Order: sequence, then structure tokens, then C-alpha cells
Amino acid sequence: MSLASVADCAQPASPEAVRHDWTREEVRALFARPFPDLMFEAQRVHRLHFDPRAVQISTLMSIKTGGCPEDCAYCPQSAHYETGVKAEKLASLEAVLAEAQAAKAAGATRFCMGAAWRTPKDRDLDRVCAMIEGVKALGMETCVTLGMLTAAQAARLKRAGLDYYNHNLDTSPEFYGRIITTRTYEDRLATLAHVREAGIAVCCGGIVGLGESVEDRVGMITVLANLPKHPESVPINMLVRVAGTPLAEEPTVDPLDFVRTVAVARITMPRSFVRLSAGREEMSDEMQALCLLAGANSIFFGPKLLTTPNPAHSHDRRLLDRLGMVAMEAADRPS
Ligand code: SAM
Ligand code: DTB
Ligand code: SF4
Repeated sequence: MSLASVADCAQPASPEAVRHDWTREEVRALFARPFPDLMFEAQRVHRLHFDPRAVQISTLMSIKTGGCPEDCAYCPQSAHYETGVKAEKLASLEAVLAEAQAAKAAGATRFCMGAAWRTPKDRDLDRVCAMIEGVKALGMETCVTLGMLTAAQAARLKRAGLDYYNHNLDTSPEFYGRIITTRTYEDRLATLAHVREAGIAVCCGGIVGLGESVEDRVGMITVLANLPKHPESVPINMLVRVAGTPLAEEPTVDPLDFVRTVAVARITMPRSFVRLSAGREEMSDEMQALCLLAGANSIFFGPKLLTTPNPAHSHDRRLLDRLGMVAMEAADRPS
């Protein structure tokens, strides 16, 4: 069936109901809608739940870089590939607090700490808990991404005051095995369940540009939108092609296809923050503006993601100014 003919029979999403029973057909039909209709629907849904001018600002820090035993084909930090990223030790508490303070001064309300681990060791978790406590004491929200967790580890993070845990599904269940062989989709879902059961907010999304089909994007969004509770935060990353990784030569993503993925995430997960995540350094301001119009309302702010570049503070400030948009204050966010 052509995309246009599927679009003709697409039903408008009901913005009032937060649904967890999306069928693949419905999500496929959203992806296939004519662009103006899709954008209109995404805007309508976005405006029901959020101030369309406000953008949540998070800042990332890599607290443990490189040397990761997993083989994620996109990742510069995997020990399986020669990418020039050197393996480092876990950062000191002082270094983390200095970066968090600087991020707060620059306007970030959430500090996200990433570690290139398959799963944390308990003694490392103690040190991460001290970081969480320290960043919380600065008055910032905390997020960590440390790989797979047991239920006990999730509970330990919750006791330290952790607000969010990032753990992405990355792609569809069918395509996943082409990207990662060292852990399964079910492993990812199990960690997400442990995080949820511990009472930590979930940050979970994926990547566009891995060589996946539109149907894989449909599959990924359908899984996310049918989780028992929608992730509070849904990062949509555009692949950052890093030399040395197996995906270094992937073709460029069609910007409008990326925008479509953002719009479908917004429509299917109406109350979630949709983060325009990795890949902004390669996006035009106009493409970013379209993503924000499609319902993205969170960004990573600061010149570095984990190991790759992100737009400079000054560039993002100017972009938001040009669009008449504002950074969201912690107090503005729905609880
Ligand atoms: N090791 C932990 C894990 O995999 O859950 C945490 C860190 S990992 C770098 C966090 C996420 O960053 C990945 O799940 C992936 O979605 C994203 N990511 C990593 N490399 C990327 C790249 N080159 N381009 C886009 N997103 C990327
Ligand atoms: C997410 O979805 N994207 C961020 C964050 N969660 C941890 C990471 C992007 C990493 C991009 C590649 C790098 O800088 O190493
Ligand atoms: Fe390791 Fe995470 Fe990179 Fe995969 S995405 S190689 S688990 S750091």
C-alpha cells in the first residue's frame, strides 16, 4: 500500500485520552499522514498539555567514558570499535558537582549523568548515589543512565533521590538484533520495569538513522506508547555517525522523516516530554524549528553530549530567541 493511500484512512488521535493500546496500524497510519495534517494534529495535542513556547533544558555529562563491553553499532564508547574514545575512570564527585553548577548557571534544570557500563557494580553505584545527592542539593533534577539495573539497584538509586533513569529501546524489536547483540530487547524492558517499580521517572526513546525502515520506527513508537505508563521523557536521537563504528557510513536521514517521528511520538504520548536529543549539531535551525513545532519540548543544552559535539549555548539561546521560545522553569513543569 502506498503511503498516501494509508494516510487517507488514518483516524485522528483522540487528544483527551492517554492511550496505551495503540495498534501498529494506527501508528503506521500516523507516519503516513500528509505532512500538514500530521503537524496540525501534533500541534493540537501538544497545546492541550503544554505551553508550546516552553522548552525543558537538560545538560549531559559523561561520568564514565568509553571501554563499554556492549556492541551497540552506533556507539563511540563501545570497546568493540576503534573510535578514538579513550576509556576513562569514573569521574570524581568534585568534577561532577562543578559541571552541574556550571550547567545550572547556564540555565539547565536537569543534570543527566551517563556511564558507559553494561550494568553498574555495586561499589560504583555507591559513588553515583553520592553524585545524585550532591546534584539534588544544588536544586537540580537528576537523571542517570548506567545500563541494565536489577530491582535492588533501582531501589538504591531511588533512595538517593534520583528523579529520572534513561534507558532507551533504540529501535523496533525486529531491528534491534541488527544493532546490538550483547543484550536483548527483553533485557531493556526488564530494566525499565525495575525503574518504574522503584518509583523513578522513566526517560526512554530511540534513534532515527540506524538504517531502519519506516516500519521499524512504527514498531519502536508502538512499543513506547504501549508501555504500562508512558515514559515521562522520550528522547528522539538522530544518529551521530562516528568514524570507526559500524554505522559510520549510514546515509543521512531525511529531515522530514525525522520530524515525522517526533510528531508521532508527541501524538501517541501526549503528556510526555519529547526530547530533541542527539544529532542537533548536524540539523539546520529550520529543521530544529520544525521538530519543536512537531511537539518536541526538551533539548540537551551545552556544547557536548557524552563524547560528541552539541550546539554552543549561544547558538541555542539565539535559536530560542528567534523562535520566541523560552526555557522552562522547574516550577512550570507539570508534576
Ligand atoms: N550505557 C548506557 C546505555 O546504553 O543505556 C548509557 C549510555 S548510552 C550512550 C545512552 C543512549 O545514547 C543510547 O541508548 C543511545 O540511544 C544514545 N546514543 C549513543 N550513541 C549515539 C549516537 N552515536 N547517535 C545517537 N544516539 C546515540
Ligand atoms: C539519549 O537518548 N541521548 C543521550 C542521552 N540519552 C544519554 C546520549 C547521546 C549520545 C550521543 C553520542 C555521544 O555523544 O557519545
Ligand atoms: Fe555501552 Fe551504552 Fe554505548 Fe551501548 S550505548 S556501547 S551500552 S555506552
